[in-house]
Amino acid sequence: MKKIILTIFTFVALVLFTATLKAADESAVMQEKLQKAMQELKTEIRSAVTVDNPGTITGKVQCRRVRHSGDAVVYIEKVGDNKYDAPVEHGIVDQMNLVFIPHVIAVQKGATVDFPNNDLVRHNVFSPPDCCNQFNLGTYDVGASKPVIFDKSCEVPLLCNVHAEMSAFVVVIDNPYFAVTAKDGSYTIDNVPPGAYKMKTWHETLKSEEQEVKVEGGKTVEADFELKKRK
Ligand SMILES: [Cu+2]
Repeated sequence: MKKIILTIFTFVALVLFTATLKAADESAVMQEKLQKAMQELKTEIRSAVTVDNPGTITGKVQCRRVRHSGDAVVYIEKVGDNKYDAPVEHGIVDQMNLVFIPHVIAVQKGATVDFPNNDLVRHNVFSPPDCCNQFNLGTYDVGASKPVIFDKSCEVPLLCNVHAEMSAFVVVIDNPYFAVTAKDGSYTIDNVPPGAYKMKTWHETLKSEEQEVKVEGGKTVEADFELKKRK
C-alpha cells in the first residue's frame, strides 16, 4: 500500500514539475518574441510620394513628466491639398503577453492595420464608442488576425474587452509627412516639398504643441518641441 502511494506521489510531483518547466519555457519564448516585435514592427505607415528637390525636418521632442520621450507623433498639418493615395503597405499591431506592439503607430489616412493575435490567450480589440473610428473585432483565437481600415484623420485608442490593462493608439494623419519619436525624443521627417508649414505634435497624455517651419530644397531644418501635461 505504502509503495503505491509513494509511486502516485512521485508521478504527480513529476507532472507538476514538468508543467512548471513548460510554463517557464513558454514565458521565456514569449519574452523573446515580444522584444523582437518591439524592434521590428513599424511605427510609421505611409505611401511613397515623388517630390522634386525635397527638404528634411528633424529635431527632438522633450516629453516632460513621463517615463520617456518616445511614442510622440510630430506631423505637418497640411501639405498641398492633403490628398494622397492610401498606403499599400499594411500596418501591424501585434498582441503578445497581454501587450499591444507597437504602443503607438502613426499611419497615413486610408491605411489598413492588421491585428494578429500572437499571444497564448484570446483577445478582443476594440476602439471606444466616442472615438472617430469605432470598431469592435470580437473575441478571436490565437493565430488569427483581423484588419481595420483607418480612413479618418484622428486619434484612435485601442483597447481589449478581455484585458483592461491593454492599451495602444493608432494616430491617423492626412498626409505622409509625420514621424513617431524614438525614446530619446528624436525624429526625422524627410522627402518634404519646399514650403512653409504648420507642424503639430500628438502625445497620449501631453498637450499638443505647434510650430511654423520653412523647408528649403536639399536642406535640413530643425524643429524642437517641449510637451507638458494637459491642464
Ligand atoms: Cu486582451
